[in-house]
Amino acid sequence: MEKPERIISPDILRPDRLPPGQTPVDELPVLHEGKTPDISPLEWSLNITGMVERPMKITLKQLQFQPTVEMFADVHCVEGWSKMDTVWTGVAGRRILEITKPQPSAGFVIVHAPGDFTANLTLEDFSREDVVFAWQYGAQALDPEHGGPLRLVVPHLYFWKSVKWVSGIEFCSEDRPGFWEKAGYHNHGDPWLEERFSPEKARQQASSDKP
Ligand SMILES: Nc1nc2c(c(=O)[nH]1)N[C@H]1C(S)=C(S)[C@@H](COP(=O)(O)O)O[C@H]1N2
Ligand SMILES: [Mo]
Repeated sequence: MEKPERIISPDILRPDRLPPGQTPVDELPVLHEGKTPDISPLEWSLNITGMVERPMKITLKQLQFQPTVEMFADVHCVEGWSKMDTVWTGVAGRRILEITKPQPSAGFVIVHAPGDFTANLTLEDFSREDVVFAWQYGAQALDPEHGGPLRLVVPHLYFWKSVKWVSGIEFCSEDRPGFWEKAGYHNHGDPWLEERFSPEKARQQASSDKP
């Protein structure tokens, strides 16, 4: 196997790597809605649809024959924990763009997982150099609990955008809030700006905090 290209998440190079309101944890917690799905890696495939020149259904094996990257990043959950120094191995989001070629009108990406779970990203956020579809965490194959056989990792946004068990990538001309975004989280989710909740949810919380 060729040596993977190494990518360092740009946020790693900040003088202060911890975003406001976050506390580092030693182990990566397990956090998701519902039960961990039972997925056979051999039967698993990624369906790339919507506004792309080359829609495709790609198996894990086909994906693993793409140029591989090893990406080093800190990840930040909206609930306040951060896991520093994580290493993920997989295929770059940019590689997916190269092989599928989104149409000029595709400004948004909806990432799908089993159980009708989705998360939304702008194409710009999806295009960052450190966005990776990972099948390996540290030195090990990705545990089902952490999203194996394949998960998205978007280090520059809160970790809820990092969809586990990715089954589809849909390119769209319009934005469509996903599961956590509809549940009151921020549509964008930049941890450095503390974009934790939607403006409406943040207002509700502020008024319920009053004595
Ligand atoms: N499919 C799916 N992916 C998901 C979620 C989910 O509920 N379903 N939760 C997100 C949230 S809120 C977090 S913090 C991270 C947690 O990833 P981990 O369990 O590997 O730490 O997964 C994200 N990806
Ligand atoms: Mo989260």
